[in-house]
Amino acid sequence: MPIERLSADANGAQVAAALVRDGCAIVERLVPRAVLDRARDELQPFIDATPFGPDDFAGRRTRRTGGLLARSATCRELVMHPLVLDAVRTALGHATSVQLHLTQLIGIGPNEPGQLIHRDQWAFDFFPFPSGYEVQCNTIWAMTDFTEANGATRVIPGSHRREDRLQFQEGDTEPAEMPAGSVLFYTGALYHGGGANRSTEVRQGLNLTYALSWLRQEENQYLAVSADIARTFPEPLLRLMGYARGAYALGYVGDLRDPLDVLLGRDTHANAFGELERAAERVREPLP
Ligand SMILES: O=C(O)CCC(=O)C(=O)O
Ligand SMILES: [Fe+2]
Repeated sequence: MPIERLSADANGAQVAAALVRDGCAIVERLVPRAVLDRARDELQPFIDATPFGPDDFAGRRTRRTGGLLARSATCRELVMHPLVLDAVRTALGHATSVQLHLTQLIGIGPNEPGQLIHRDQWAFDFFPFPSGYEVQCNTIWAMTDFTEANGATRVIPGSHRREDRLQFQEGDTEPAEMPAGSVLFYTGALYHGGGANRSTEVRQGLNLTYALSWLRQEENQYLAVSADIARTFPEPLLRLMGYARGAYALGYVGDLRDPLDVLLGRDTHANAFGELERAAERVREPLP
């Protein structure tokens, strides 16, 4: 089954519809490649200081550079890209709220073999989420062109509906080939993996992922970004990072205070009633 390809004028509902049907979709040339070049320039000192992965899954010829919100203004913009947020919120609209899950520049070096084909939601201790109940919506932005030869992400469209813990070979997968500036969307249940790099260049992708806000984040945003740096960020980004209550009460501070108020030193206390009413409405909604 081919990977659905949408153009940069697609809307979030179209991306989300492809994700429900296939578990993955590419939006081609969503931003000019110069935007990704700028992100690389901002991150270059951190990339140079990043060690190779410690095991086969992380990739012994692959560098994974994280903490991108603290390190790159361009990454802060990409995390908040309006089409991405619209697609993520629609695709995960069965939950009250979503949050950032991780930020990682993945540079797959020459001669890296293909990564184990996996589901990203296995990170949640292999909890068997019900089929159709997606807990993650992920993106990989092509920072370099993604080609079959240089290790484009391998995906199995439609595999988000298959049984859990399956094993696949490269021949079962399709390469998400795309020019720099494009973005691959895939859900937490989609089987995929980094491709083998049979070229002489490093394949660079920006993995920015989102998850339901009742799950633990894979990258700890509260420590990856110091509070002093976080205070300079716009409030919608801070909420997405986790400075907000997940669902009704998850993550409150002290006397039911909102984490954003605490971070910003605002002397306010939670007005829980609006959220309580929303929660009550959700209880009355039929199950999906
Ligand atoms: O780098 C890629 O193309 C995908 C990597 C991946 O799926 C992962 O590390 O979970
Ligand atoms: Fe993955």
